[in-house]
Amino acid sequence: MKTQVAIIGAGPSGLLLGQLLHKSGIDNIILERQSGDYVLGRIRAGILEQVTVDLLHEAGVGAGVDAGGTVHHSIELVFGGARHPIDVHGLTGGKVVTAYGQTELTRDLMQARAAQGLTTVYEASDVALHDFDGSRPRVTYQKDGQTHTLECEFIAGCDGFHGVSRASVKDKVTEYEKVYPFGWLGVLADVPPVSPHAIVYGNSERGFSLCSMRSLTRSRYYVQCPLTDKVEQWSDARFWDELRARLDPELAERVVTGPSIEKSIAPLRSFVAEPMRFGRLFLAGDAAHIVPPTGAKGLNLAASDVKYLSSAFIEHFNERSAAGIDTYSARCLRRIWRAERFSWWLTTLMHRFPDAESFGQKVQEAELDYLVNSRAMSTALSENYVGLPL
Ligand code: RFL
Ligand code: PHB
Repeated sequence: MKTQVAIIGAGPSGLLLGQLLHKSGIDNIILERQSGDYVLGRIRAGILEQVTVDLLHEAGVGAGVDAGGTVHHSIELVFGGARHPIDVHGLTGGKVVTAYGQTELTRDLMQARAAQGLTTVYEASDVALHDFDGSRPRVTYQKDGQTHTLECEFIAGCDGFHGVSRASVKDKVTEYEKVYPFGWLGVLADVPPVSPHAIVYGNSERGFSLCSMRSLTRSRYYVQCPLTDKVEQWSDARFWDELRARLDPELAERVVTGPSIEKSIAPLRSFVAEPMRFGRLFLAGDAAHIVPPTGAKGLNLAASDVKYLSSAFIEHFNERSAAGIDTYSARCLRRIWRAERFSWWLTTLMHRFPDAESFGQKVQEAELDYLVNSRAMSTALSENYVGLPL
């Protein structure tokens, strides 16, 4: 098989890249390790920046988010037993974020790809990248007991944090990493949200909590938990009790409980691999960087990488210019590091650190107090939350 761009991974990065390239007449094939159903079964991100929504429209897959997304004008911080709204819309001159689940977004992209008859090879195992340092890269993989070879001009490594693409350049990357001493226990349930108007981030003596909505009938909740906890230790009843105990009394009263559809524990990590280009191999999305989910930036950063990468390939194939390719890594990394800073800051502000000494705890409380009472601080939070410009 032959294609112009071989894309590794059919997560949001790979699917969105494939769609944008196809729209510009650039041929691509996606190789995915898992089945389509498995990819759709992963419950992950929920919050999209406006630039991400715009990009979905550019890719011709904006109808789903228009119909099913919920626009949020504000967020709420809960600490010291009280709620503090942050008017993100007002403080940013009219910008908003949109709640739309990664599962739904992935399904929209998968359906668009299938409708256009584009090739995605699911359950491709032992994917290996070759000769991307030269002018004729190849990708080999196993499918149905046979070895296949895909010849291409470029390889896009969109295969997430545990993928093969970054592993293929292990000796050439510099990695920057911070691992946090806690995880997030997440529950998805078919219950109405505590508030249809806000995403609620809580910091209580018992730890962090987050109330997010997926629709008027489906909600996503998280509580900070020790990394040693196992999902089996968390019955639904224990989860709802813990969530309520971390909210202010009025919100706690409003939590509607129900059986969990999904329950999982995710570790929190900050990670960046530099650079993001190696000859004819390009890393994009979680393959190159991870943010802790507190700032809701992971999927949005994946989308902005893909925007830069699709533009670079379009310039190469359609305009015979290497400018986009040569500047890809630097353009991405500037935006990535600013989102890394924001995600680290919000994580540090909103969680209880098991090793925090009393001085550090008091400073955290003072910073929260300053944040909600200072227009400058609230504006800085809001600007980052809605997303910095591309
Ligand atoms: P993905 O989604 O991990 O997809 C990579 C794909 O590559 C496949 N793959 C391979 N394929 C072939 N060969 C191999 N050797 C392969 N190895 C892996 C995988 O099977 C997979 O299908 O990466 P991508 O596309 O870069 O997308 C990134 C996003 O998924 C991620 O950044 C977000 O989910 C992060 N995130 C959030 N981001 C936001 O913007 N807003 C949020 O509100 C938000 N909340 C979250 C999150 C991530 C979370 N977890 C669990 C990681 C909440 C959570 C809990
Ligand atoms: C979610 O809805 O899953 C979500 C919302 C906000 C975050 C992280 C996750 O910061």
